[in-house]
Amino acid sequence: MKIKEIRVIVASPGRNFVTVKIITDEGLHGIGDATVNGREKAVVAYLEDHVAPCLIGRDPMQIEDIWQYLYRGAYWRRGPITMAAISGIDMALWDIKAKAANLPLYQLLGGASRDKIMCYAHAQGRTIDDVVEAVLAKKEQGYVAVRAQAGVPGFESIYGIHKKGKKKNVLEGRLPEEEVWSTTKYLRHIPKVFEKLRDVVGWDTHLLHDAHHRLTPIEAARLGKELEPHQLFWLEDAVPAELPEGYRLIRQHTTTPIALGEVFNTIWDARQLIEEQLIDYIRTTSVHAGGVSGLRRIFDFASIYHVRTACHGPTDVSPVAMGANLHVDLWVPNFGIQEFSGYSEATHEMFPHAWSQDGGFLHPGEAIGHGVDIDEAVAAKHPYKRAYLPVNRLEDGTLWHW
Ligand code: KDG
Ligand code: MG
Repeated sequence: MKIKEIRVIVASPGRNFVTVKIITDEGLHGIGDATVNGREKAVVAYLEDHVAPCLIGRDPMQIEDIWQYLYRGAYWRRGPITMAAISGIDMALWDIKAKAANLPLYQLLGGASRDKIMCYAHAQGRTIDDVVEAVLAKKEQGYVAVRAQAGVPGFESIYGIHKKGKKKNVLEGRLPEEEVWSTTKYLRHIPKVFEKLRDVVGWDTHLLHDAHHRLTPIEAARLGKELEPHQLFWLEDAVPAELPEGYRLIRQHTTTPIALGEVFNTIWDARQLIEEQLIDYIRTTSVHAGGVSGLRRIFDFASIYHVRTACHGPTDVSPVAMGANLHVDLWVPNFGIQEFSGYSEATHEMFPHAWSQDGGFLHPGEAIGHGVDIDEAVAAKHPYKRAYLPVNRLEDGTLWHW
């Protein structure tokens, strides 16, 4: 079998997705997600100009060699754009291999280790009462784990809470929106949110929270400590991990479990944090960390250190990467949880998929391959729209982490 054609499809069924389609001379095809939210076209150019020409005529069964060729062979390694391109190719090649073997992908990885995959939903609200209501609504839908994000009094929009009248944090066609942030006010408010949540929601629902990289280690340590009575499933992305040793300080002060890694691209980004057992959950996802091959490598390594998996799964991780994640989730021995924030109707229509949801649980399905395809006719109806994530400033104008 040989790779005959590689197509890169960019479409916006509510938000932009970059999808790689690899077609073989034997008529089998596979697809992969290569989306980097807000920087989509950079991956398109990388794939079309630099990757696809090298792969035409190659044997699609040589997944590992192609991965290494694109990683080591490029000399310029790592980084979100390179790794999203490799991820898209890798996912599509695993899809082809599993189709050729007439098996669902999880069977090639080693088979199912569980019957269903626990996922967590997103719940958010401007006021504490709104958050409580949103979490209860998710519980009602069958979720056993919910991420709760709350507005901070005095701020119109922060991560997870949109401006009144605006549905999403993604802006189409314009320049990035600017938001305002105060860690002091946030730290004073969040423990009250979880106190109320535990009072009303009780103890049989896992509660999670995402600090979205906005704190310093000592601030994160304080938040983790103050949240201890409410027994969170995790505190996510407390501090940017460019300085992994900063996480030692957090560990010294709190037993709140720590999750990190949605922006990581390789095992090397996660190595020290895992080896020193500074985190409890590794959040790498197939589209940003080297596809199925990348995830398998990171998750096996994490298993030695009691670190469990928690693939990133917001709306910008497409249903294709979600499918790949779910096959890995079904197999991986050290599974923790899967994030799932749902998709628009148009997105479901554009990506027919075998994976399914039953309340707070997901399953990749039994279709051969990874079980997700792209309907190119639907994609053509949703052209790319330039879009940005917001940026964030402190009250005095200093640029901060969004
Ligand atoms: O593109 C950025 C989003 O994927 C990110 O903001 C979502 O933090 C996120 C999460 O935990 O889902
Ligand atoms: Mg996050």
